Amino acid sequence: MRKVTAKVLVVGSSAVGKSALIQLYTTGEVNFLKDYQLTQIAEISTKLIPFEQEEKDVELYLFDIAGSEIYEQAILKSNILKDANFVFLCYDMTKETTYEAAKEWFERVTKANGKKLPGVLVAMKSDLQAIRKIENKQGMQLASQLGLSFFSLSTARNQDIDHPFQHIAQQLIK
Ligand SMILES: Nc1nc2c(ncn2[C@@H]2O[C@H](COP(=O)(O)OP(=O)(O)OP(=O)(O)O)[C@@H](O)[C@H]2O)c(=O)[nH]1
Ligand SMILES: [Mg+2]
Repeated sequence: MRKVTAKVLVVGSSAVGKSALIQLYTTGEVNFLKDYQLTQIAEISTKLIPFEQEEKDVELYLFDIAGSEIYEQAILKSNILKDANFVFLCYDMTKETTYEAAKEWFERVTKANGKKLPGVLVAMKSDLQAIRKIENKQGMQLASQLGLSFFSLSTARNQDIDHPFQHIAQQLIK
């Protein structure tokens, strides 16, 4: 078995659900009952994805980057956004500001890496259809503008959460 690794930057506004998604994806469980806990600067989790036919393992290093503005300067001063292979850009489909902020996050990531990274644009909280503000069509438009692939998911309902990670892993076994 050969192992391929990649650094993936999971970015987007505070409270879009980045940490909850990573927790569910990497541990199979998520605690929605506890109070919302904002991430401080960054937390790193790993996920091993085996591709049996290709005889390869993909290991994703998921850098869960704090979305809160109070950490912005600390993040930019650190080297945490540098030397990344993929961007995992998130917005909350019920909050317009997070969709706008996704563009800013992409710019920050592009600047830190000196080039546009490949990756995914993810519309989070698809369970909240009743209060949706951003249509998937807008998400797809932004994704194509940024050169990313578009996905939509719900961590609360455990719906489609593997898809964007699987898409990134697929790029690594080509
Ligand atoms: N309805 C709904 N709520 C969600 C979903 N995913 C996360 N949440 C809630 O959104 C809030 C924020 O989730 P986090 O995962 O902590 O957000 P974050 O993006 O990591 O925020 P920062 O760490 O501050 O950048 C929490 O109260 C979660 O329970 C979802 O799929 N649906
Ligand atoms: Mg977080």
